[in-house]
Amino acid sequence: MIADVVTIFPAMVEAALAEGVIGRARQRGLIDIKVRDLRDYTVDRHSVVDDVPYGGGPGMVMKPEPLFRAVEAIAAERGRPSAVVLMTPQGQRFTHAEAERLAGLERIVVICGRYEGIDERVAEALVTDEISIGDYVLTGGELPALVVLDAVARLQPGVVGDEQSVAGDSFARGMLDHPHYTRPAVFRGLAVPDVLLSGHHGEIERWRRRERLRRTLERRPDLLDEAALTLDEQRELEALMENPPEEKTHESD
Ligand code: 4GX
Repeated sequence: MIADVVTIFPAMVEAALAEGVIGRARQRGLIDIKVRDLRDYTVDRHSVVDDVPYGGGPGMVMKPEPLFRAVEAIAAERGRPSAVVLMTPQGQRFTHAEAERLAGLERIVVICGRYEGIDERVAEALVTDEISIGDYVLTGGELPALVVLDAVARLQPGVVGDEQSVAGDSFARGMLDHPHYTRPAVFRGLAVPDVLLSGHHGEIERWRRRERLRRTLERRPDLLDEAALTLDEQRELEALMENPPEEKTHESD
C-alpha cells in the first residue's frame, strides 16, 4: 500500500505514524506512507493555505489551489491514486468494512482539512471519498486520517505479526470481542474465570464465543442484525435471549 497524507501539521501526523506496529511496518518497507506539508504546495511568499468564505460568516476556508497542486504532485510522483479521501464530518461513516475496501487499493491520498472546511471544488473535482470517523466535531482532519490509516495499514499482509489475530478481529467477525486475562490468576481478590485455567481448548473456545455473543447482545445489539453467525452461534444467541444473564451490578446499587 502506498498512502500520502496532506496536512498543515505534518509533524503531528508523522509522530503518530512513526510509533508501534505502523512505524515498524514503514521501516520494514511493508507500507509506504508519506506525510506532505500542504504549505510546500503554495506559491505565495507567506505560504497561505486559507482564505475568507465567500458569502461571509465566521472562520476561514482552505483554498483550492494548494490542495490541487499537492494532489497533482503526488499523482505525478506516485502514479494516479485509486482514491482521494477527505476527512470530514459530512462524510460516510468509517467502518471496518470501509477499512477493508481501502486496504485493497494500491495508492490512496488522504486530505486533512482544518478551519471551517475546504473549498467545495476540491470535494467535487479531486476527492473520491468523503469519510467521517464519527458524529463529533474535531479541530482538524489529522486525527481522523490517522484513525483511517491505522485501520487500513494493519490489514496489509505482514504488518500485524499474527495473521490469525487480524482474521479474528472483533469487527471482522461482526461482533464484540470476548474478555482477555493474563497473570496472576488472582489479582487483589479478583479471579480469572476457571475455564481459562482448565486447559480444555474446546471449552475455552465455547466460553469465549458465548462471551462475545453476550457482550454484543448487551452492549451493541445493532451489530447482531448484520453479523454472519454460525449455526452454533445462532443457537447460543437464542439461549442467551431466552435466559438473559444477570446484569452487572455495583456495590452502591
Ligand atoms: N471525522 N473534522 C475536518 C475541517 C473540515 C470540515 C469540512 C473538510 C471539510 C471529522 C470527523 C471532523 C472537523 C475534521 C472539521 N475539513 N473529520 N475539519 N468527525 O470532525 O472526520
